[in-house]
Amino acid sequence: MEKFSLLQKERFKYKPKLPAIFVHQKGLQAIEGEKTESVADQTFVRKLFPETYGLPLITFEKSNTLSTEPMNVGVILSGGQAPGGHNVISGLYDGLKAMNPKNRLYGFLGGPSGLIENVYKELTGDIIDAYRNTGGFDIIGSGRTKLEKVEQFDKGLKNLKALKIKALVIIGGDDSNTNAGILAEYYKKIDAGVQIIGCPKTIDGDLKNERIEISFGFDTATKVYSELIGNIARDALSAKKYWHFIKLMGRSASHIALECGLKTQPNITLISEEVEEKGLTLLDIVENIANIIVTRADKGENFGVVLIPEGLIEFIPEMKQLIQELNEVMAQKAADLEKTEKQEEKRALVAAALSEKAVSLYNSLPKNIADQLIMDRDPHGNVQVSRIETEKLLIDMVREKLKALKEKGVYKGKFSAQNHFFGYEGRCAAPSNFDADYAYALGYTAAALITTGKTGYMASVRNLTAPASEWVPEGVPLTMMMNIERRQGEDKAVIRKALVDLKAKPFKTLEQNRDLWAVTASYLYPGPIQYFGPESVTDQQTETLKLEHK
Ligand code: FBP
Repeated sequence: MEKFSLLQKERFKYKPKLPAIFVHQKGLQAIEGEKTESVADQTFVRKLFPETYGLPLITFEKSNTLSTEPMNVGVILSGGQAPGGHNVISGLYDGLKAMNPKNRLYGFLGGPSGLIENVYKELTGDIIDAYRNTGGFDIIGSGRTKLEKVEQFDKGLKNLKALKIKALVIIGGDDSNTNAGILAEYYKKIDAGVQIIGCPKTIDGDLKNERIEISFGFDTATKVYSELIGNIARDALSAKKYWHFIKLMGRSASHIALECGLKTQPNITLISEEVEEKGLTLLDIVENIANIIVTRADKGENFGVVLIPEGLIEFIPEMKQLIQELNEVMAQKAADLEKTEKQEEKRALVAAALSEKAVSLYNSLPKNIADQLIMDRDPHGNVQVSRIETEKLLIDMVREKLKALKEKGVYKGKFSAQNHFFGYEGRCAAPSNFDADYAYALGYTAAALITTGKTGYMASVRNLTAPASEWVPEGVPLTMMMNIERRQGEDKAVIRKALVDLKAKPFKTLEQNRDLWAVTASYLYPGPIQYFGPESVTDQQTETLKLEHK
């Protein structure tokens, strides 16, 4: 029986491209740049992080001194899968070995819980080789356990000490990197002798800022979804009988929907951040969709494609208010909710504690949506938006609206809808060349930060629209990205999530073109990710990155 697919075997041979600074280096030295401040709420964040607040930015220069005594390093994959995770680990491994062949790497299994429960394996060359340029996080597994309590930190430290681990790399999204920052602060405070380095992971593309151009995984995941959307659009154009409502992962931010919209040019791309800015109600959104359906029906085109970001519901002002109240109420009534088994009783329990305005909206929602809104929050207190069936809610409401328009004689078409949800399809895809290179370079950068003695930093690689040889590896203080947000009923210092910037080029480009795309079939068909062939195709970058850097 074969162990690896033909594509995997070929991809094992792929050598990720590296920034020039990392090629044939004998040693590296860290260059300290300007001191930093947090993005907002400086006084509050500084108070919480006296040891790691205000650290300088780090860049690297080649040095002739061979780096460091041999050291043991640990690595954790945290949160949702993202293409490129295995390459961060192989880049980390190769980077550590390049700096001292006696360096060793240990992976904690199943996410942050592996550190606390002391479940680990040493990652040797043979293991690493079997995962190079592959999708998935299965080399060590991932999990969503939140590292936040001093007891967890102390237990983790005991396990790290037993393995003589001097540095730990946490590969995760904004919340996991926030916790990496808290851990770095604590270990520095108690002089634990363990450095903590974060790595920006998430398909959602919301872990980006002035110093982090994009998280790894966004490129591949959006390419997979865009292939599927293109195929569906062509099916719609061929059969001419369905409106496809496609919900896309991405949590609160609409980066994935925007990127896929730019890549495939569907009839409608909803952007949550715009909905919030314009203060659109659910009925407004339904009306806008229905108007486009009517216009297309007048031309005899009873088909189309609508993209819906999974976080939409959180941005509709009246729903946002409701969700905020629900978050507080659910935190207060956690114990009672735990004991209550029947859904209708759970609904009644939370409804009784809501304000008058919120309760009337809550009770007006279809029961399945009302239930989905009170499902358990994730360990970081986020609503699990991937489990709210917004696409079905919109289809039902649009159908009702079209019925009313038909009765008035305004709509003469036929509405038949299909719903889809794309998320898990893209999270473990084999990384595109971009993600394979970028993730590998991030791993190498983490190794460079470790061997130059840094802690409390996120590995960053910038200048990403240039050829990889010109990419610039950096260390960005975790505290620099923090601000204060309300979580589970408390004010907390967290890494700020990047939402779609409505003034920036990616959104502006959608805005300039969408009226035309709404009424015509201007669909683009990006096709599957290509790993071999002309570089213009294999190494193409996201529209978002290209437009942001134009
Ligand atoms: P991360 O923030 O951990 O990278 O998660 C990405 C994501 O895929 C979101 O887009 C989605 O809402 C969520 O994970 C789904 O979570 P789960 O894997 O627990 O179902």
